[in-house]
Amino acid sequence: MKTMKNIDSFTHVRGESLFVDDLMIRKDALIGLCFDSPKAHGKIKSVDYSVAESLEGVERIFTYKDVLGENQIGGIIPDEPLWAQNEVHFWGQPIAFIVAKTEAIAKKARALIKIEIEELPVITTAIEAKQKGSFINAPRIFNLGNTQKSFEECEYVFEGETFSNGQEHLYLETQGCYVEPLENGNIKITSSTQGPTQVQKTAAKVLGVPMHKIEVDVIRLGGGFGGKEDQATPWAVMAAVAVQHLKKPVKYMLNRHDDLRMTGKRHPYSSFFKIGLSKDLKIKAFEAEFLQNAGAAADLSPAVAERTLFHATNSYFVPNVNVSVYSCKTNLPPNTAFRGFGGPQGMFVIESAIAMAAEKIGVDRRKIQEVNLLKENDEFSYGQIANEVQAERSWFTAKDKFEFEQLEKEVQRFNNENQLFKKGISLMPIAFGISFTNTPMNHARALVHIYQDGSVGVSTGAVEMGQSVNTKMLQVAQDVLGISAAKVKLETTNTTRVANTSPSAASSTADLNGKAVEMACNLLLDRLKIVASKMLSSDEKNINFKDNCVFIDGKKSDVTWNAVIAQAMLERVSLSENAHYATPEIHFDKSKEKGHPFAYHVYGTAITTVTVDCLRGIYEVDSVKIVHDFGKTMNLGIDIGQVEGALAQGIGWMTMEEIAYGKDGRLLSNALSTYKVPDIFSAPKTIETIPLETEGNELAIQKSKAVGEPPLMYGIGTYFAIQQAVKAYNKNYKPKYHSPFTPEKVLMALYEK
Ligand code: LUZ
Ligand code: MOS
Repeated sequence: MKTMKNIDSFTHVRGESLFVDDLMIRKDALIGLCFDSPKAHGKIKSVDYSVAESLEGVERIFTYKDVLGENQIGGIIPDEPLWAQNEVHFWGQPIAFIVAKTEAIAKKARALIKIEIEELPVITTAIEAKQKGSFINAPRIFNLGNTQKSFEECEYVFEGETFSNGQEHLYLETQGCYVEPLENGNIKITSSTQGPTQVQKTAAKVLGVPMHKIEVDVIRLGGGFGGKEDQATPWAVMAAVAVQHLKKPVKYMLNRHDDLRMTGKRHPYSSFFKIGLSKDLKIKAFEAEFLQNAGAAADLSPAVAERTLFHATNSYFVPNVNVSVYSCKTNLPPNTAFRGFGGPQGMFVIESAIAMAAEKIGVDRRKIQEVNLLKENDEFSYGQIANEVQAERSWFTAKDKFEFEQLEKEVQRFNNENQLFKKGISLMPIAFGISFTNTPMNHARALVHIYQDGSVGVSTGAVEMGQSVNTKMLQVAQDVLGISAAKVKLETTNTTRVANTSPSAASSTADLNGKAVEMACNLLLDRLKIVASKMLSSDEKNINFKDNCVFIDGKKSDVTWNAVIAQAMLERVSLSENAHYATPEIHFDKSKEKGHPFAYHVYGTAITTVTVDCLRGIYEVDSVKIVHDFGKTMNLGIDIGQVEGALAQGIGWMTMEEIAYGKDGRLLSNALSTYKVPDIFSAPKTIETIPLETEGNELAIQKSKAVGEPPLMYGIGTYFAIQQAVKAYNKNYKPKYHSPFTPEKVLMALYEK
């Protein structure tokens, strides 16, 4: 299996890698700062900017009145103003944009703005929103078979409810941008965004100019995790409006407090389920109603909701399914994409349903999991037929390779011998669909230049955010062209070089953009083979490029890559190529809620062991042992890094990261002192990942399957391992399925009567 270091690792560790905030800015550059709503819901009676505006060093304060195009940034549904006009709908909603000489002056000015708001009732939970009929759009329903009929025939039927909380993205680099005026009213935006085209399109719409007047450039991101798929846009657009008026550059980097307060997060979900099983523990029917807390505007919520339905049965086959999702409109910042994109929320519910069924029937949870794993040709509720299924293989390989029986015995032995510490163990299988669920988004382009000295520049629509997509793109170019890594450079992501891109999201970036790089390089290669065949008087069919040289019939010739490029220049052969890739085979009919939306699925199984300190309620994750389906990985080191990072994030979501809003809609967990994320001490003591040897999939880049999101859901296993440990200590504990399972909640559970 191949591996190669992230091409940025050298500059990263030396602190030399460039991010937006490191850019040299023009001498006349100004600093922007957002003035946002200090109330979660209300009518704006008046805003007085006069004192703030007259402050020395304040250039100007922009509001909705300065929008020359449309004051609208909603992507899926046009329901979100850039700047509030008459009403505010969440605490932190942008109202105005201060532009000043320094950040200190801008902050001072912000404190001098006086606003009067007539408060309106605030909704913070999805349940309350549903009761009041407050929705973003119509609910969606997926149906397979007939659940009602099936429940009548079931031996066991259980109903329950779950809650999973939101999650802060906590990208190390906060949101930000630097915007410069060019000539003729053209504007260049450097943004920390996963979606350069989204920024370009929205800026053009708000400024009232054609898209070609806006160039968006992305160097790299200090993390995105979905938080910059849609929500990098407003800041860039605000600064662009200012630049349009002032004709001077404007930079805006959010500080952590502002970023936490003003941006949306993972969607909290309240869900209700009903599960029916036969005597032999087959899940015959499953129903769920998902209430998604969407926040005050649609943002990506409808797409996130959809993915919840796609993953409502995780890696299990259920013949009768009826699942529905409501995007509930509340007065929180619009919640948004977050690694997994509604999938984790869906999977948590069926895992909870299985846990409840196991508890009530009195069997191990894993017995139910095991007999219901997907098999080849099983049908998902949305009509896709499962193929190249690795659910059972990853499950049994994990049990076998990690000696599950032994691990389980050790847990029992430990629990028998210890009073104040208890261990728990769980298995967590995953199946995650790869492709944007919105079929039209599954495309990408690459622009490859071979320069006359033989060096190569690759531009794609992929945004590097630490996931090492640039390294994978480089590997593709290098492999196809047969040249050394040093000859290939990955350019920044720029809308002028690669247009109309989908955001770097859905774990699909390497697949989509990699396929485009592969196509462009193959087109170049075909041309170069003709040049080389003439140089060597050989048939082009016998020509190959490898190790910076031309090979004939597998034998190295003395003609180098550089010599072929020089000759191609003399012959006026084009050394540039632009290729477009669109995922074949996928389709989905929303009117029927049936189709084949995913190129393929990624499978895997995690075994998690935890130890709970039953005096204090704190716990440690002893180990997570994973068998993961990478396909034929093109870079094992990077892929394992993705597994470990996603796992830590999943564990954080399930156990310790607790977003809290007051009843008034104010974010209470507004700093890292009150919002706990996994650190090195709370990370699993060991993580072991074994690659499952699979054929890979033709639609995956070099048969190397997408890896960004799927492993996050292994973290769900930690929740149930802790639950088992708590049960071992307290026989009276009545499991609830409310995450995160914080030490505080664990303590209460340990002493529940
Ligand atoms: N973003 C998106 C995503 O726009 N559509 C998706 O299906 C998706 N899936 C996962 C993560 N981001
Ligand atoms: Mo995403 S949740 O931006 O892949």
